[in-house]
Amino acid sequence: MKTRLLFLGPPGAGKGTQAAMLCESGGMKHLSTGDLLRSEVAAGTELGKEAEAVMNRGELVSDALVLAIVESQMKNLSGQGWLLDGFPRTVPQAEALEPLLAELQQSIEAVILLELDDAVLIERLLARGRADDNETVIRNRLEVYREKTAPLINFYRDKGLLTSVPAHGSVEVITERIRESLS
Ligand code: B4P
Repeated sequence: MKTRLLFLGPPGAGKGTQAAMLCESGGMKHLSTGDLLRSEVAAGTELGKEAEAVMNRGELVSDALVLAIVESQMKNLSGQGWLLDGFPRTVPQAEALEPLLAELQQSIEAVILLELDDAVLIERLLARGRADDNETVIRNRLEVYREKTAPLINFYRDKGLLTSVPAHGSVEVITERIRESLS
């Protein structure tokens, strides 16, 4: 199975859920920028203070801040596979990832795009109920996704790396779809 992966998709598509399942069985390092940012917020660091208000509005944290986090995490990997969950989220982030991977002499083996209708996304996020999961903020996050993140679909399609996976159905069914696309 491919073990250097990137997950793309709108908020609530299940990137974090599926990444955890795959990394547990495949031994990859799960690198979720959302989780890493939330740990900084919980620890009350300067970086967390800067990120918190931005996340609660449903906006994206600055590329520079996210890149600094990802760089330090990736440079500390010990040769194992990895799954980037929720990063990159903008074209500049994707462009900045390339020299970092070149420096580490690694490359992305597959990009999985989890696709789901807005109505189901909103339903799932409202049920999750995190600080950034109220309807106004969710709608903003969907707009931000369309404007800033969706251009990455063509960015990775043009590189021949993209596979679309329908993200409706049970967690187990979706995991199986992803596994099949990675074999
Ligand atoms: P993230 O933490 O990445 O979260 P997400 O996109 O909202 O959710 P995800 O797709 O992972 O869905 P999940 O599995 O949780 O981002 C949060 C914020 O962090 C961003 O808005 C931004 O501010 C900031 N951020 C993160 N990365 C950044 C970056 N690179 N640059 C700048 N800012 C960044 O699933 C959602 C819910 O659905 C859960 O409750 C789950 O249990 C449920 N669910 C999952 N699969 C299901 C299924 N099959 N059926 C029913 N429910 C399901």
